[in-house]
Amino acid sequence: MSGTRRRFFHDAAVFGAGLFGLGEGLRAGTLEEGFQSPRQNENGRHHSPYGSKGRHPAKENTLAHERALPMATPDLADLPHEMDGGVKVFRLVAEPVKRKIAPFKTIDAWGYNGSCPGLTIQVQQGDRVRVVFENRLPESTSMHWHGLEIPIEQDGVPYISQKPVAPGEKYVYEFTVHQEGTFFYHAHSAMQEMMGLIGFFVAHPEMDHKPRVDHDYGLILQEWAVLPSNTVPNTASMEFNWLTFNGVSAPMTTPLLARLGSRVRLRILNLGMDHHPIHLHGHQFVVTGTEGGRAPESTWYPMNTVLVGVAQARVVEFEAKYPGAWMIHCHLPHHMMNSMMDLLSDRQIQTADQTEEKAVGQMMSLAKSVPFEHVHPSPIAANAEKVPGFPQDAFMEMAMDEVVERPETYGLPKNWSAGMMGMMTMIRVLPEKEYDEILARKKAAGAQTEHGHES
Ligand SMILES: [Cu+2]
Repeated sequence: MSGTRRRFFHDAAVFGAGLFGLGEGLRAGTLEEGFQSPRQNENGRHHSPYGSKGRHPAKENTLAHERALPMATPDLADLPHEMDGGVKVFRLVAEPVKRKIAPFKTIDAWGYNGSCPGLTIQVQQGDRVRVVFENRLPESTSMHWHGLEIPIEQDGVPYISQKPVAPGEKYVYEFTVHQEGTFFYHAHSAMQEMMGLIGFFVAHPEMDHKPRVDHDYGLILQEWAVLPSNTVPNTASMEFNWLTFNGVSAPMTTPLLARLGSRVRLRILNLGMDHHPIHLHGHQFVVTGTEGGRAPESTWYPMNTVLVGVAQARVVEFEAKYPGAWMIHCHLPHHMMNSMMDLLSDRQIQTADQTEEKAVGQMMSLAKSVPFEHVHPSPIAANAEKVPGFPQDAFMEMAMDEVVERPETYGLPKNWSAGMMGMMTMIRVLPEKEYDEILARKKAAGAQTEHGHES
């Protein structure tokens, strides 16, 4: 690396807050006008997967005591349904979607009902389900129900089990769900999947599994190739620079919450190009299920990293024994960060007439393109620029606590967001008082808390 570029890094590290804070007037949010985020959707459009029986079937009759909790998908809402006689009717619309994946990055993905990934479908084992599907994409598509044992006419493979659903057309799927488990729905075309056309389809068991869990969370893993200054994912690329859980990159991922001493289920679903080893800090878990349903207890053994391969789901459970903010993240080193490296260091965009001035200019414009104040809190050595290999992490750690603030981040240590990048989230295991404090803040903020026992 040249001296000029090295000096840029050194100066920016020392004066990071000031230098990278130039865009303060452009505050986050301006990119998002007119777009209703899934978090907003959650406030108004959520229906209980138990339909008209209400949010708390456990309080309604004794049989329902054995029923499972609904799953919560942070940063993603549920797809509502209506009842038509004994049939649960869902309306699913495939369409282009703007998705804010980071405070300074919004992409033009494809999704369902204004959301990417698609809104979560939750049903009960034994349900009769009808999905009225509408295609508002510019090309034909179809819906595949991944892992479900249903008649071939419902399998959603173009030309094999049905005619493709043309743009502007509707298609009605209907089947009975005799299984329980963590399934997906997705377009049955590789390129459409990589534009984001996937979602959860969870079937809760007729009788809840034992031991019962107190919290049930779902995460969808995705990777994106979106070059700087671009918004459209390159679905042909094999190099990914943005990594997301439920459509957002850390630190924008909403932390999961668990009461100290509670039992937590985490369902992890992967439908991208890469396999992801998902690691939990500070606790051991057991794999209690796959994309094929519940695994017998005799197969459970302790681990803290589970490889979630493409087209797989892994369901893990653990006792939240130790208080703290514990990371949950993909452990592939390049998935623990996002795209900043595209422009920084010697991996920046090269052109035939590249000069040092242009190189520094590119870095400066990248810094300015982050439209809010953030800081690079980690100290560097006085002689850093003389050490081969510098910088490695100095420019990855950008703190932006205020920009990603929400009730679930209340009480985290200052600059916590500098430690969160790429495919990461955290589970905050909280003693009673702190847990209740955050719930109260969620309620005050108008956030729904119906996914837990606590509401
Ligand atoms: Cu990964």
